[in-house]
Amino acid sequence: MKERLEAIKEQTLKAIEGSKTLEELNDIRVSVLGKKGSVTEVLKGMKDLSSEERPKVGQFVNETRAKLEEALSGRKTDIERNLREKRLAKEIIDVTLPAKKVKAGHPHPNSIALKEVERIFIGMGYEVAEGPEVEYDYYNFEALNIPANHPAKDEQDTFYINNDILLRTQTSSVQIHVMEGGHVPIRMIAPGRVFRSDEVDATHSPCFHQIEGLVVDKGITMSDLKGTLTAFAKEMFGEDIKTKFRPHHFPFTEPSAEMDVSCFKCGGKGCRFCKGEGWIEILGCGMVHPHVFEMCGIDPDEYTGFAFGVGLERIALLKYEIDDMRLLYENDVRFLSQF
Ligand code: 2NL
Repeated sequence: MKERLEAIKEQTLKAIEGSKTLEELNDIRVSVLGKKGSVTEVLKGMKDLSSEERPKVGQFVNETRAKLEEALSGRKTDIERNLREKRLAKEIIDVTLPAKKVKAGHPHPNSIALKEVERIFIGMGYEVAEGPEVEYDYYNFEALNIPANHPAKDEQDTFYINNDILLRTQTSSVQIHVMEGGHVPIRMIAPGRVFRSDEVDATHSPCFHQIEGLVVDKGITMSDLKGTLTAFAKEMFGEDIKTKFRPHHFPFTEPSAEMDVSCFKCGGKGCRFCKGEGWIEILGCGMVHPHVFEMCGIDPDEYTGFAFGVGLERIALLKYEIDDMRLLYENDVRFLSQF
């Protein structure tokens, strides 16, 4: 019996040493120490031994078993360490390798121009306000003194949702809401999307962006308008430019004007950029019409104010010398990444 156990031990130790995987090792354990394993089989023969022999053989069996257990667990540790080392070797990271280039997004020229306009007016104490793109006819036209028969109200020019709801054609409606709120004085700009039923071409789009401004206080004059808008133009287009105000007509302002800046490419001499004029039209403006004040519940004898409206795309096209508005809407990364 002892020899039999000795033989099993030698053979098993060899097998353990030669095992390569945890599965293999487990198979060896089962085949030797398991319920039907070879050592267990030998143990079953113990009942035939004499009472003197039994404890000696029992002790030997226990020693053999302990040796095998030790060898199994030792080998298990070795295999596991091997596996771990192999895995770690595979996982090694070379921190000196160059990183993959991340394709970052890019602000749209409209966004860059809007940020700049906002920065300038916030610097002069203005607030930025937003309002709904779907508006009542009243806020888009009537409260702005635009009469029912005005051509701007034609279905050819305005997107109507129904008889009295439409897509706003200017952000003035935001300012009407603010004036109705009754918190004078007011210094605000209202940037946002506006809609007009226009065909797309190099200078038109059915959806574009406008920034309107409004100042309401006691004693506001045309000089405040000219000084403020000139300061804005100089910050936006350069300290050296001049501004010029030409009389114009808007239903919501009286008097009304358009502001030109001297061409910042040629300094006013006339070039391709300003089409030989030396001047570039930037915005429309004027003193708020007393009738508009009245409709908003502001007393025009007590308060005066000025307002202006500027196309964001127009500013972006001029500032970045882009000659076709459609480029601003195509979102071609090759174009956008140039700004
Ligand atoms: C343009 C230029 C303009 C205004 C917008 C305005 C707003 C209120 C009252 C009075 Cl609440 N005016 N906005 C004033 C002058 C010009 O936009 O070319 N518009 C068609």
